Amino acid sequence: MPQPILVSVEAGVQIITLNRPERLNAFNLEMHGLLREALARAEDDDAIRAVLLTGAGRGFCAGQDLSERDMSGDAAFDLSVTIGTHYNPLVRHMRALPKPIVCAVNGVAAGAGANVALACDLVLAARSASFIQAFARIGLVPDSGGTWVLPRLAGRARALGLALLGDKLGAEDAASWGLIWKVVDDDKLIAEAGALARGLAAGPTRAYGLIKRALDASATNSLDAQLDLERDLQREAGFTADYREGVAAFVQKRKAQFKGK
Ligand code: LHQ
Repeated sequence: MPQPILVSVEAGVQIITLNRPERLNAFNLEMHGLLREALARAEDDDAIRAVLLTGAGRGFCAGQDLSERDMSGDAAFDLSVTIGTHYNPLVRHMRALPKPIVCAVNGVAAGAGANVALACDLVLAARSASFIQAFARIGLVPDSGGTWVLPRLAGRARALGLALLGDKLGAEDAASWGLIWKVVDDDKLIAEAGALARGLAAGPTRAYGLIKRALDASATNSLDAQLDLERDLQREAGFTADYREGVAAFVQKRKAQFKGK
């Protein structure tokens, strides 16, 4: 059986490819386990300074594998177990990872697949890709952070439209609604996302981690609290070797050689 997730490291970038193309890369238990291991390695390994997440085949990810559970009988399932054990830790880990995650959405991203994509830090989508909050279509509620991220990125009206109707949102609209960073021609997606991730992997990794923390905290902080947080994070950034190198390179009019330290 092919591995449901492919992981490799190139030029400081950990490339994670969801690899169940015949199921549009829907999540099963094995994928969750492997994804968890990959992210733990991304966090611990200093040689990894950025992550690139994408999907094999024509889809990015169709969310939870709906064929994994036998629902032919009357048995009721407590879905909070799956959410609490797999999806919530995954999204929490992605957001807290002190390294940038680039997502190359190569095709349809549905259900939890859409919201895992939106949990990444820089989301690029192929022009033919789409995002579907498919949950209500099967009688469920958006999960994997969808109800948090959608109103913040797109506003309540659009978030509710997406969540209640479960309609397909094309990549161009996703970009113009502010859900993602940019749209790229299909045949250029992987090259462009890879170049972006490699650029980030050669950047000031510690500062990137602090920037993620600051922006996530801003969602609930007052301006006062956020100003204090910026002060504290800037203090931390100011002690890094990369800050010294950044200033030295500026003064010497050369390209900075950041080491991620
Ligand atoms: C699939 C799936 C899939 C299995 C396509 N599973 N096979 C959390 C916790 C616990 C429980 C439940 O959920 C959650 C979170 C969630 O993610 S809920 C939302 C789950 N996802 C969906 O409801 C999306 C289901 N998929 C679709 O609506 C369509 O496949 C989309 C719109 C994504 C793509 O449509 P098409 O391009 O027309 O492709 P297709 O439907 O023909 O799919 C291709 C194959 O992939 C097909 O298999 P087959 O053997 O017929 O070729 C599908 O059955 C399979 N597939 N999604 N989630």
